[in-house]
Amino acid sequence: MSNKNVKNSVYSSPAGGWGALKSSAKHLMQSENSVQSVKALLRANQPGGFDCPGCAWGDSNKAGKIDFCENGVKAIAWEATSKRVDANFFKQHAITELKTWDDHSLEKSGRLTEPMFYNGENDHYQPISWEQAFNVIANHLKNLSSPNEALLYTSGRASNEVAYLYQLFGRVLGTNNFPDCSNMCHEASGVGMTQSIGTGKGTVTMDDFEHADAIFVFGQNPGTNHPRMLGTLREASKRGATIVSINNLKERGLQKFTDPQSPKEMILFTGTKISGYYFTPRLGGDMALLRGVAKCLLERFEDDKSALDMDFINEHCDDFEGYKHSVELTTWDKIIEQSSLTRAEIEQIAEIYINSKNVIFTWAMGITQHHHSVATVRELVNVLMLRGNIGKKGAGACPVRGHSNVQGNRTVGINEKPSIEFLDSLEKRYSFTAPRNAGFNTVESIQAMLSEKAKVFIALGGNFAAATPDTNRTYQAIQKCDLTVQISTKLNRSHLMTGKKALILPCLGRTEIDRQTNGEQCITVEDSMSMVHSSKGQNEPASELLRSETAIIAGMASASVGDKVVNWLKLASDYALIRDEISAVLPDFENYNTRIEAGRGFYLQNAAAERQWQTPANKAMFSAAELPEQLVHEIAKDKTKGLVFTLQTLRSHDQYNTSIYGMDDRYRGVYGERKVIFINADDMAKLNLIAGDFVKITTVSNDTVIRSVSHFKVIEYDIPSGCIAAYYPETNPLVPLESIAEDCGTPTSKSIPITLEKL
Ligand SMILES: Nc1nc2c(c(=O)[nH]1)N[C@H]1C(S)=C(S)[C@@H](COP(=O)(O)OP(=O)(O)OC[C@H]3O[C@@H](n4cnc5c(=O)[nH]c(N)nc54)[C@H](O)[C@@H]3O)O[C@H]1N2
Ligand SMILES: Nc1nc2c(c(=O)[nH]1)N[C@H]1C(S)=C(S)[C@@H](COP(=O)(O)OP(=O)(O)OC[C@H]3O[C@@H](n4cnc5c(=O)[nH]c(N)nc54)[C@H](O)[C@@H]3O)O[C@H]1N2
Ligand SMILES: [Mo]
Repeated sequence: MSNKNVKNSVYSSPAGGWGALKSSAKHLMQSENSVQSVKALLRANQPGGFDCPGCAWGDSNKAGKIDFCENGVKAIAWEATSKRVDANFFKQHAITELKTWDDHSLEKSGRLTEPMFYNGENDHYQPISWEQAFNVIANHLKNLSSPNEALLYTSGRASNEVAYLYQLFGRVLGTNNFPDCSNMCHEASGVGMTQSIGTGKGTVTMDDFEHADAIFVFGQNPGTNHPRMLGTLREASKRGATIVSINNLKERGLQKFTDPQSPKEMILFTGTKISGYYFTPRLGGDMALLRGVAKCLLERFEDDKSALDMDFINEHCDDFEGYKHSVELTTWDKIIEQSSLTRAEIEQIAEIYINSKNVIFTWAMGITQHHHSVATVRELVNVLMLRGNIGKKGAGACPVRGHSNVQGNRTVGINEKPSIEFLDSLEKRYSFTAPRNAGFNTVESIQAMLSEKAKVFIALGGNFAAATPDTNRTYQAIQKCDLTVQISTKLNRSHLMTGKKALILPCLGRTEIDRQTNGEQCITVEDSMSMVHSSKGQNEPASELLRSETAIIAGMASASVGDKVVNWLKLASDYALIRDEISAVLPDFENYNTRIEAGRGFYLQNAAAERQWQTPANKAMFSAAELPEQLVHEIAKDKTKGLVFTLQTLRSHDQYNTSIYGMDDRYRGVYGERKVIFINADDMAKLNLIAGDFVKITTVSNDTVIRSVSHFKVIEYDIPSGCIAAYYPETNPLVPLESIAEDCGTPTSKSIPITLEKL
């Protein structure tokens, strides 16, 4: 077999820079609609323009700064393509044929242009009118024996307006079944932070990054996934702040970065060093690392009372003694074993932490997709609290969200476990009885489909079939449904893994002009720093038959539950009316319509940032959880299972979740392929592997299901021994459905026990 591209020639230039510019230009040209794309780009993240659908990083508040990045360019070019997936496309390509295409080829086919129906009888999607499509949905929903047989999935790109309407539709129908992408994403951050400090959202604003003395980046790859954050880190680094990266892999973007918008750096071929310090713990080892830091702080405190902020702890916190006891009980042996860092390295991290007055911790999927994610998030907050780093300028907790409006979706009610106050508030506004029982999250939804407790699946965006774990079982689950409905912009796996009948409802994208009976509409979104701002598309829609997501949900709701409780179509004629509804139900959104008129939007108050703790004890709660009994690598010591590794599944530079833009991963030196595994040289030697060999990967589990993927090419990489990395979604068949984080149900996509077999 070919040995092409195996010598992983690590990218030696700084991240960003000319490489990013070259890649952006390539993607713009390939969009085959470069004029539309460029026009759109100049309006990205600008007042009066649209919010970049790329990520949820906050917008720059510096006037006149162009605010987009290489991956924003890709997202925009991907949406602005001139290719079309129309009725003729579906006539030419049968569903069984399309199933054999890879994810890249499916989405690359272009924009969906008209509603399509698969009637379960022949192998092709056929055109259907919007009204007929809504009637198909209404008939299925009316025939359910309980509204809880319906599942309403949301992907986090949906606007506040459509998300609000969608949750209202579900609740008027009578269910809280709102699985969403955040169940697979930052759920642990929301759950852990709410338990600790009474709010599930980050406590920092963009301004805090300008005042932090140190920023610790845990389990996150901003060079690829939040490139605009690198600009913020670069500024901080230049100003003298210490940046510490804690990542299982040596990520290029976290080492050095050239801002494509800094002419001087571009011309001189220089870059700013981003991380002053870089530590590579074992997968899932962050809680142990943080526990070690806490141990150092407590020990130092014996001689140096400034090591802890006792004023903050005494005034604001609860159960410091319990936590202290738990830290004392944790042995250095266990800490070193689980983190795989040396004691000297952990002491160094503690030293940097103690010597920095104001500190921000940011984190993403490297923290949230493990068994003990909630406990780890709480440990991050514990360590922040020890030095009063919450609720002061330049300091705080910053879970960096993924999808551009995933945070806003939750704020306006996309939640399978809504608060009592929210439901009370809905009941007060509308004359109906809201369902009170908890609904299904993403994993529970798949289980409900498998056991035929759920029969109709509707997805507001996303790619459920590809993004979820245990691919084979998920496919089986979806196929058991009577009806699956996908509201989408582009063709993906979820359109092909259908229920007995299926609908594709094509919608406008974020970059497109949204015209309703009351004129052109804007939508609103909330970023990771709780800034709510408006977004207005600039491009002509990809097809005349497209409808906005809001209009689609309104049409579906009106046909299914009627207009007695809510006048859906009227709300969809003018989104300002929806914002008035949100204002009436959620007090934080008072004067919503007026406040979004301010250029960069408005800030949703965050009680914890004001040191008000909305926990039952009205205190910030230390968590005294013990370290997990065993991590995957410790299970691996059971020799009967052979050589067991821990696999993390992550993103390449050329993808947006399941949307595969291209086959390269420039910063990791991979070109033209995605079926690869990154593995340490010692581990390769143990398995007799050389770079370029192909392997089969099999999950180690206690059930009888066999989970394997094959023909993955070996790439030698700087990664701790025992840890392996490979791309998602190709590796989703390996993640067992039952393998979820404690207390929050997130699939453990970053700690899968696997074995490797040389082919
Ligand atoms: N271009 C682009 N942008 C995106 C996305 C995209 O796919 N493409 N996706 C969006 C979404 S929905 C999300 S949630 C975010 C995701 O943003 P990230 O969280 O950055 O995404 P991943 O690629 O999953 O990267 C996880 C990072 O954590 C590290 N890591 C894994 N496990 C551990 C661990 O146990 N400990 C430590 N310390 N590090 C670990 C990995 O090496 C990797 O660098 O990005 C958003 N933005
Ligand atoms: N193994 C593994 N699995 C994971 C992860 C992992 O790290 N490892 N990450 C998880 C995470 S963090 C997340 S957030 C989920 C992502 O899960 P999802 O949000 O469900 O998936 P996406 O890939 O973001 O969805 C892409 C599709 O969205 C549609 N789309 C794009 N723009 C729009 C729009 O404006 N409107 C509408 N209606 N549709 C649009 C397009 O049809 C496109 O095909 O995956 C999770 N799954
Ligand atoms: Mo995400």
